[in-house]
Amino acid sequence: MSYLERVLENLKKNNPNEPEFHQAATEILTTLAPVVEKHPEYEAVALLERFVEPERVVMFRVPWVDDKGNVRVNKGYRVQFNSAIGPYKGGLRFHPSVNLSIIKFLGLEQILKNSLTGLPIGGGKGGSDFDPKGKSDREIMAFCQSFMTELYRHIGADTDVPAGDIGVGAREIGYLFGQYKRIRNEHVGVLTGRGLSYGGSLVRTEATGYGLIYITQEAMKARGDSFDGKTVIISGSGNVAIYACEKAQSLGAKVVAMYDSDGYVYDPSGIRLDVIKEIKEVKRGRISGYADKVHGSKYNEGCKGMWAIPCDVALPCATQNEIDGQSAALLVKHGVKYVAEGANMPSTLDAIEVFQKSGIVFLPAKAANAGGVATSALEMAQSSGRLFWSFEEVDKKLKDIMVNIYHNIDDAAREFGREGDYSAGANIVGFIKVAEAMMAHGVV
Ligand code: NDP
Ligand code: 2IT
Repeated sequence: MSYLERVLENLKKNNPNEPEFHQAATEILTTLAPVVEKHPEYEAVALLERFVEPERVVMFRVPWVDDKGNVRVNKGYRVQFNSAIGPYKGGLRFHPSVNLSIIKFLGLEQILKNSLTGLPIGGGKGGSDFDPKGKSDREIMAFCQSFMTELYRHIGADTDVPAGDIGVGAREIGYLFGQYKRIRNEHVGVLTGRGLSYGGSLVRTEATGYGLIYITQEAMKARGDSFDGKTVIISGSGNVAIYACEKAQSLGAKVVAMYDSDGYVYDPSGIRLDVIKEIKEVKRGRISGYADKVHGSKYNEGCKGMWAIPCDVALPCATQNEIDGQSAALLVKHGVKYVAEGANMPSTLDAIEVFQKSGIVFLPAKAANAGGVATSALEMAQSSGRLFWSFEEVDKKLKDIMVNIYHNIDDAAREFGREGDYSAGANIVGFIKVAEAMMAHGVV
């Protein structure tokens, strides 16, 4: 058994009942053989064993009072996975499905994603099984204040800087920041995705979606192709999906379908993003309302059917494992040419295999959605320097970062004999920097 196989076996044995964590680790470790072969010194210092073990896992109780006066209790998590190249950095997810396995898979992915940005940020992730759906603003505030009343002692502008993820957007970051500032009496860059009036950065709201389109655009450019006239389907209708749609449309693409967790809308004449924004960002409503407002569009219960819609570009931007092998096969059969992952781990291992074998362009999450965290790092830089950059300045830096990521993973895939395999390219480039830093730090 090779060193990598042994590490993976032990990881599965030592972390039972964590299927998402096993999946992310499998995807990563099965591509790192060329690096590990080149660096036999890694095994001698148990580098990979340390890489897959979080530096720290914090789990805590989050009690809060709902509008009826009932006391409610949720679980809170922060996994501080790896600080070799910078302070822990990564989002907070509030969703009923959240558990340790999901936070650990997200944290592991985040280490390599953050490394790929080229900026000095380590990897972490956190969240809660709290369900924000249907809660009043006061309930959201009460929950966020209680969550931060424990989290504050573990984070800091140079220690660990959380941000948003599913269920955590501008409103939640505001409440979390307010409580941190109140407890610590410090107005510092301890969270990113802050509002523009209190230390946030322009473009952070748009960054993940725009970045996803910038890297896909670069992959297209390398093939003499462009978004102009392309038919696109996008899963999700939250932060990442909305701004991916906005940028794709601005480049001449026609986005024909989007979904939320209940079902998808198909609009053959092109999704009207103003209607989606009104439903999702303003009213926090359901996407089914789109079909009532837009003539000629159709709402379908359930999400899976969306992947059967013929398209040139598919952008999964909702959640993990939303594309299985069967959906991947349908996409390929109907002519998809580019799949770029806005969500984290949206494709199952089977789905990835289908994409890789078909020869389409597959841009994996840790490269394709790195624009969000990269812009978070730009927000951190502005906070430290007490600066405020213009929209154009931040957008240009974001675009440069995404273009660089594309070329770095493309070059690495070629160099290690895996041309066009961007999963391998992304894992290898992300890992090399972290491994170098870990080697320099000794056994810690
Ligand atoms: P939001 O909460 O803004 O939106 C999430 C969207 O995904 C909603 O439309 C939601 O539908 C849908 N969704 C969630 N769970 C499911 C499910 N089980 N089945 C179908 N649809 C689902 O989150 P974001 O847009 O911020 O995040 C989306 C993805 O992008 C996540 O994987 C996240 O980790 C990743 N990501 C986010 C970044 C960011 O900067 N925000 C950066 C990089 C990656 P509903 O409203 O019905 O719940
Ligand atoms: O998955 C991710 O990269 C995010 N949710 C964004 C993290 C961040 O710190 O901006």
